Amino acid sequence: MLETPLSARCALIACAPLIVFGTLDVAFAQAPQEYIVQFRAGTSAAARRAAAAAAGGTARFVYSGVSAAAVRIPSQQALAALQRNPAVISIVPNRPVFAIQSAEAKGGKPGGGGGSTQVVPAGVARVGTPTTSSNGADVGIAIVDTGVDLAHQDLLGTVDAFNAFGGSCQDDEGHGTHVAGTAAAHDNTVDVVGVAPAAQIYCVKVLDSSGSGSDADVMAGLDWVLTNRDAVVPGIKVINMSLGRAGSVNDNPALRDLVQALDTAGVSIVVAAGNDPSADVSGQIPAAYAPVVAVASTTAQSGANQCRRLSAPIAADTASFFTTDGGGVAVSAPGEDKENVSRACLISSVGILSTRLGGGTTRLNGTSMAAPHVAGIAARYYQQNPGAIPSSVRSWIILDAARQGVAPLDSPATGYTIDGLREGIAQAP
Ligand SMILES: [Ca+2]
Ligand SMILES: [Ca+2]
Repeated sequence: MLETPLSARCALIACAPLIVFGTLDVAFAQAPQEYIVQFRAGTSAAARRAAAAAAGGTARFVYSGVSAAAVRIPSQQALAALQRNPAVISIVPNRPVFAIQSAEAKGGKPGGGGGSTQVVPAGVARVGTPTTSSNGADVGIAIVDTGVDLAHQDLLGTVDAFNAFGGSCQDDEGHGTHVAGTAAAHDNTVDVVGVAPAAQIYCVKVLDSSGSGSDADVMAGLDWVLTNRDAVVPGIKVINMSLGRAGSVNDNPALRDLVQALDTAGVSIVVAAGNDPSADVSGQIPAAYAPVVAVASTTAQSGANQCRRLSAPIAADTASFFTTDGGGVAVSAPGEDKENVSRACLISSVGILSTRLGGGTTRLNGTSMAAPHVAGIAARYYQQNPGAIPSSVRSWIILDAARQGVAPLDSPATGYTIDGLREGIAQAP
């Protein structure tokens, strides 16, 4: 694998542990199975719970924002009984969902102390270092992920909002903490600064200690945001989801409707496009949903080059070798600092520097790291345009991007693009 030439399809990709999306076995090999059950509009929560019980199932979540429930069903007979209920519109499997990241990490400074000098990460500098008048103040960002390290000195004040598995929202994996830091790490004297350091982070945990969850858990987190977005201060205007699964826009109508309801309610939803350069974003859920801002990954800086077959280093604003593209991608943003090329012509990624679970900082790469740059940008836009609605914010993000039609530049390993559109690099106001 180390002999993989630069011109090959995968270069380093084969070496990077990419997320493999799972599928649910619909057969009842193991009972009980969980399903997302969509009911007719107006079916009360009590009626949905009762319908599940009458069929022999158990409702784990009964949602407020959509007429649906996540129901554990013990047998094929119980499933059939629920399908016969005239109030039921659709029943789909509760599919597994995963954090999107390729765990290529280099450098950083792990440990409890952190640094005594604050670093502006290269990605934050590329999209626009915050200023005193453009920093996300009075805007809430919900980080829907593995949780957030509530004790991290650069994330203190994060609201412990919701955990789909019960208990505290404290991160137990690290992904959500890193994502939160890129969006909104404090502007102080330590560690890093996020794109919107004065924004209020709301921690919404829907992925467990292995970075895994399900549609039902994601829906529970989104339902919490929809219910509480205006009741909390500051209100939640932005959601970041650096997570997903393979699928299609019609494979879970209740999830799709919940995302649409959040958009209608005035909440912008930023989603990582995915870490498979051969995949089209139209096959990634929730990135494929029309209202969301799906974000692809680029390099923030030019890398080093020792490969004689490559005429120049891999420049800033080049498509990351791992990024997904497709017509649904709204914009690109840094998902890694840079890509270096060795004498053997192998690409190595230097990840985005952000906050680390347990304190200090670490580097991770992926579209998971690109998305929170855009979540921070959206927060800064809402700060300056409090009356904006998600569709106008999405349009502004697209129109404000730098180097439209030029960037992302082609990756020497995988090229770019699937849809022919080089959508540019997101820029903060
Ligand atoms: Ca800081
Ligand atoms: Ca594109």
